[in-house]
Amino acid sequence: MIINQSEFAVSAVKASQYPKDGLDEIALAGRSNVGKSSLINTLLQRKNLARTSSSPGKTQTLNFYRVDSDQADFYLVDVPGYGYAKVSKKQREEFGEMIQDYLETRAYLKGLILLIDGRHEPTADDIAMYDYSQYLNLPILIVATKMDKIKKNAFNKTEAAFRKHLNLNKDNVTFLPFSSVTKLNVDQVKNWIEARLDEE
Ligand SMILES: Nc1nc2c(ncn2[C@@H]2O[C@H](COP(=O)(O)OP(=O)(O)O)[C@@H](O)[C@H]2O)c(=O)[nH]1
Ligand SMILES: [Mg+2]
Repeated sequence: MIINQSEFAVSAVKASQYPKDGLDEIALAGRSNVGKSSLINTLLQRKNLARTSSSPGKTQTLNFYRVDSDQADFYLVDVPGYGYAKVSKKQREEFGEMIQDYLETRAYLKGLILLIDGRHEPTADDIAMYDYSQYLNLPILIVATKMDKIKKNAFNKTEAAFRKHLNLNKDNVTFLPFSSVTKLNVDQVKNWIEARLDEE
């Protein structure tokens, strides 16, 4: 898949604000700071389309990025990070509702990319999100991020740690190690997205 152009389209906190042009969507979820914005920028070959930040917890809306590729036009949807430390219980519940509303009811949603920090074992939040994702009836791509920060021979250890906590053998689940720094598996992520856009 070749990306021709991309742009920020809209931020949304409720369904009436989602795009109305009927394009397929691919959602990205993961803990704050896991590397979601970096993955979006890397995929789209943009320096700073999605804002990256070292202070977690800034994105509190669903952010839709419109992508024009040689395959089809579609949206990448940045879903707010879960596992916040600094928000109130009420805010957490509102986030949860917004995210669930979107993931459970959006007909244009064709796949979910779940980002997990590849340097560590999945956290309780990561595991909860994975378990939840299995109820969505969607193809799931699990991306282990920041793989440039671990030694080459630790790749297998990461996969083993992920396997211990997540069921990677399911038909709807794909696993890829990834790095926005070295561009490890960027093409494989694009291929996965392309396959989702081809599905009915
Ligand atoms: N070394 C390394 N750092 C990364 C990678 N991806 C993201 N980061 C850094 O991790 C921090 C959080 O990244 P960001 O993309 O903003 O995470 P988000 O909160 O999930 O959107 C930033 O300082 C990024 O530069 C990666 O693949 N390798
Ligand atoms: Mg971000």
